[in-house]
Amino acid sequence: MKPQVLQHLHMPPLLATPLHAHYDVHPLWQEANPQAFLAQHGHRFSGYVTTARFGVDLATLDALPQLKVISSFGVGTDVLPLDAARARGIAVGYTPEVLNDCVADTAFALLLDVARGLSHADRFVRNGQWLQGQFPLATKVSGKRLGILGLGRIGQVVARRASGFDMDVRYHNRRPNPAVPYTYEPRLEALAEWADFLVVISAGGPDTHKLVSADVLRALGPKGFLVNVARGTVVDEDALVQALESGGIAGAGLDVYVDEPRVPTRLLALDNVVLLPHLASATHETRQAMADLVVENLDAFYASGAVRHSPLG
Ligand code: NAP
Ligand code: 8YV
Repeated sequence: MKPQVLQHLHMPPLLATPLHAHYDVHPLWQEANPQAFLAQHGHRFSGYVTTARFGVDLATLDALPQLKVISSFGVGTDVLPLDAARARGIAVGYTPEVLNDCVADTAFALLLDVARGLSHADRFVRNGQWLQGQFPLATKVSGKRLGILGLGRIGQVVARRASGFDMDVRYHNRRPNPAVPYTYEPRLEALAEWADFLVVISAGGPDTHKLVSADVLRALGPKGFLVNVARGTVVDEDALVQALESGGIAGAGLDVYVDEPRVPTRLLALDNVVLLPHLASATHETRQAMADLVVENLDAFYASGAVRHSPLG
């Protein structure tokens, strides 16, 4: 008999197809009343599949007394109940490394776009404004200073991309990484003050909540650009909107927001911000690799009692 696995929300065929081949999958997201379903059938399921955006809440965990493993599509752990899983002996799988390239590429795409005004220029051409005059001058990227908040797996790939643009790289983590050749900055504000571009790619969650504060944005200054591909919660979003409107910073490239998919409406009116719908890992190749890992984590757990990649260490 195949193990019974609960599926939190709609999954693309590249994940749904192999899951259904290996497991008896029940789509919780199709239940009209998920709470009532869980109360009646929750005891049947030993596995749970979710994503790094939606996670799983404690009430759901409580309704799954036989749960043994959670497999998450993505690397972020901010919405996963890691402490409760550890306490209850539930294994947790996630998908690190395979998305590093695409997330770093997206960070660089946002950086180039906002500095050179590419999305703005595209609107300028489409709206017929070129017929009335020249597009304004923009900001050079090559040779500039790049600050990285979160020099982890993805942050290090962002730093490597920057070497192709002859950029000087410094970073801020809680701790310096002795294995990297970049200068460590123990104060985020000092990093922002030094940087022309500040890329945010740290973990999300309570430890990094609003780490990029109004003071950090002030330090980045009217010529500085912010790129956020981490989590919306890492940036004080109200302060960011204010800084973009007032010229407190030059511009921003954003893939993530506090209340996705709702984007602050004041941002929609601004040309100095590029807005993406949380797509940094969304390529055929990377999403396939992530889907493969979600299934591999489950397969490994059901074969040996341990997932292949766990954020629990
Ligand atoms: P990682 O290897 O764990 O790197 C996280 C980095 O954040 C580390 O360098 C860590 O350094 C730093 N950090 C954590 N807490 C911090 C704090 N309080 N202050 C300063 N720095 C802190 O993770 P990753 O694989 O690179 O992924 C990073 C994040 O990117 C994920 O957690 C996820 O939220 C986000 N992400 C977004 C997308 C997207 O679609 N936009 C896709 C993938 C990932 P220390 O531990 O030394 O502090
Ligand atoms: C995805 C992500 O958007 O891995 C993460 O932490 O945020 C992204 O890769 C997500 O996992 C898919 O919904």
